[in-house]
Amino acid sequence: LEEKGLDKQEIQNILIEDARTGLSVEALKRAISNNLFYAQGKFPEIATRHDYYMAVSYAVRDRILNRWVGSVKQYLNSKNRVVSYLSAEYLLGPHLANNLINLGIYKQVEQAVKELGKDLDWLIEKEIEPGLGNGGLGRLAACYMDSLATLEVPAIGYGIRYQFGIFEQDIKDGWQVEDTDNWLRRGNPWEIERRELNYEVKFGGHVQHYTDNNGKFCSNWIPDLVVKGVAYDTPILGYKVNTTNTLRLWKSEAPKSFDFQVFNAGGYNEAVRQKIVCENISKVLYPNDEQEEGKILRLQQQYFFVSCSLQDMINIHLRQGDKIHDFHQKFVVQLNDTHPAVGVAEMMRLLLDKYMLDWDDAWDITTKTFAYTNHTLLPEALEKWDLELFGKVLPRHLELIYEINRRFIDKVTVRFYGDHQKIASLSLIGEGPRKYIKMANLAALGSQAINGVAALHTDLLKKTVMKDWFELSPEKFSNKTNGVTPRRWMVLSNPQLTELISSKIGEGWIKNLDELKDLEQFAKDKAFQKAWMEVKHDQKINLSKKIFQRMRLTVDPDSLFDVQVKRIHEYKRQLLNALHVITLYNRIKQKPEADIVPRTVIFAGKAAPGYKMAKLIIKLITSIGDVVNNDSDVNKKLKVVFFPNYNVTNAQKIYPAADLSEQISTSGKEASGTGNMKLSLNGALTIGTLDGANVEIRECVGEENFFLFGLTADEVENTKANGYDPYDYYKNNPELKLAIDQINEGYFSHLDPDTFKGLVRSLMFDDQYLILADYQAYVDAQEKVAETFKNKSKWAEMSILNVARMGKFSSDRSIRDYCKEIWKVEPVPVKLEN
Ligand code: B1H
Repeated sequence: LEEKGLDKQEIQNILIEDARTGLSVEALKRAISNNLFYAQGKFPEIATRHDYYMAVSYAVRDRILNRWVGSVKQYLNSKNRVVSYLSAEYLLGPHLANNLINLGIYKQVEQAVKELGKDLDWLIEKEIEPGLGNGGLGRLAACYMDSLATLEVPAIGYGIRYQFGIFEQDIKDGWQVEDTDNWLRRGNPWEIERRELNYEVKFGGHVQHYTDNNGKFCSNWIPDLVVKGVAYDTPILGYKVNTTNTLRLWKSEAPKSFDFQVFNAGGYNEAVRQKIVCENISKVLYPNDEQEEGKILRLQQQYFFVSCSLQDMINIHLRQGDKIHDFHQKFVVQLNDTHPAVGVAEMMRLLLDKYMLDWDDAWDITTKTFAYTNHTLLPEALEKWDLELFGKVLPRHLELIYEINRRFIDKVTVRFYGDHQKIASLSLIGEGPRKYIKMANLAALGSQAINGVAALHTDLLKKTVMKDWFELSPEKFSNKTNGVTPRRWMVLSNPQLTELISSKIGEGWIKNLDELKDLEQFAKDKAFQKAWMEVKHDQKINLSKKIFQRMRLTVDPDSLFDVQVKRIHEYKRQLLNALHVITLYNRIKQKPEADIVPRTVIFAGKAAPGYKMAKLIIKLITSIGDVVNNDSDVNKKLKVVFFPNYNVTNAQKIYPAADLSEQISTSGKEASGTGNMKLSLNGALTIGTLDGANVEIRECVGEENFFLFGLTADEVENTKANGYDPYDYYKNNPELKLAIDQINEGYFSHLDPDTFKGLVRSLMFDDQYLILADYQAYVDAQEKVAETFKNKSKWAEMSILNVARMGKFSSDRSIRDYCKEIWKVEPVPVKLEN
């Protein structure tokens, strides 16, 4: 460098800079050793695996930071519009490997770590994932954050920094047992605590009304609890771009001032109690997927993060010297389901009570700011809050909701004069023995746009739960079919398939998934088919090893890997799959010599801890497994696996190994599904109903490459309307009858007929989800699957075509559609200084 004419100071600057940003193997090696020493006071002789994981992570984080700061500067210094995504859940999955891929330095870091005598994969395995979500809804938020950054769209994700995420599932004696998810216990190198960024959030108390000197009507909310929200920021890096967006999660604490107040009034014990009350708010994620839990703490959580987030956005906006009246031009706020819908009332409160706007201006800004995504049609999942409870927690917001509703009802009464039913259905407040607040109505009224998450779902929304809203404001409605990020769900989780694909069509598909189309030309190419199936086989071997490690169970990588992985829920019909397994068992048992395609049926998924039936379904699956896997007449041809603790980490291992993707929900019940997309993208063929995004997947991959069965959504409704009786199906179908009788008589429960009594009763005398009605169609479709699987070349061709035609299901496509049609935002490329 001296030879190049640089002076000493310049050389030193370069070297220091290099230790933080350099991407060469040499620079990375030095950076890792540096972090080991200076950040942790460790040296190679005593450093543990975790120390190395932290050192590598810090070295990687350093390389993200200049991009992050560059992005923030760009957003602050200009008039760029920003997307604000409000979600109670983010199911991110492990960061390290993902950041390496998005930075484009996987290979270099692998080499650097190797030269330091360690194995990168061994360190990656060490990471405890942030499980701050339940399932599809939380994972969708994570995929969307990835796509926003990759598309260089200015965005900030807001949520809650739960100290305990989704519980860890263990299986004991076949039953699910829950353990707490203490994911922060070893520190989190991916977040930066911003103590200076904090806001106060009020709860409870009462509201005073008065008229000020100018004759303006004012409200003053006197709370009985004040909580402080502290920001924790995680960088979200785009794929091979500089853009690095922020995920800002709020942690609840006791404000200092309040501490003293209580201390003086109520003494030490009271002060400690208050501190715990405050910290409790962000303590734990509610583990319910699609089931409402009307608990005060849940409402407090929702309001807590929404209030912090809106205060933060207003703060950012005003700091740029802009007027509060232009807020909706700076930010568009997407509500991820109704969980943050109280934001509509909070925005009104801030504008009216804090910024003293008049009602019409405040309402205009509010409704231009928000947009609402609906994720479910299940009635039990539609959020309602008991009005009295709501008023106790948020007295000012209750007043505001009454006033919003009063003005709204005045208008709709003119429009729908005399139609009391319609007016009652549109009202934000439900009547009954107890009044309640309908959060979907608050979200719909307070938003400029309403969308569903798959074509069928949006269609049903307009016809059923939001029918009256559609009639009132059809222009607000649109569909935005979900998508998944190909970075995590292909490049990261399936490097072998990624390489094979790229060797044929280049790497463009990673950012432009439609390019997978170019694979079609190789679908019949024998050599390519062989390479394709070899990759799949390798992934199946990998998963088999994991299954052995975890469960001491041997499975055959040559068998058909039949995979159903998702939350356990009656509507998702794991029971239908279980009935098929029993049928296969009985067939093999009766005719051991028959030519039956060997299968490994793999289940995984968590049951909400309070959902008895879901837990019983797990017990049934593991019990069937115990019988099947230990029966030497059968277990060469059939194995049943329940893979414990389904999470992002495990999903990344399971998807690449799947031959068959089970998407078998009762039609009309699964809003979209996203596992269906990840599995198909990884080369699995789908057996499925016409539900959620399955409909669109089938349209794209071609009906000849999709194993369709079952009643349609319309037929489901008709069947029910005509007095469905599951018993008819039971008594008329010998194989079905045998399977149910076996469960009932204790064949799978050591002859104890009590274990599954509730389950059998629900199947035979209620069967809300039409499992019996769809049983035969399902079994027939499964026979077709097995038949097809025998023809390896045919299967390979179908698998290749599936992947080639999955381009639509990239979350990049979803985000582009949101940007164009709802958010009206444009990409802003980030330039780095020097
Ligand atoms: C989906 C939820 C959900 N829909 C309440 N609704 C929750 C509702 O904690 N809660 O109270 C948590 C989650 N989750 C899922 O969203 C749908 O079932 C899937 O079909 C869809 O793919 C996914 C993303 O849109």
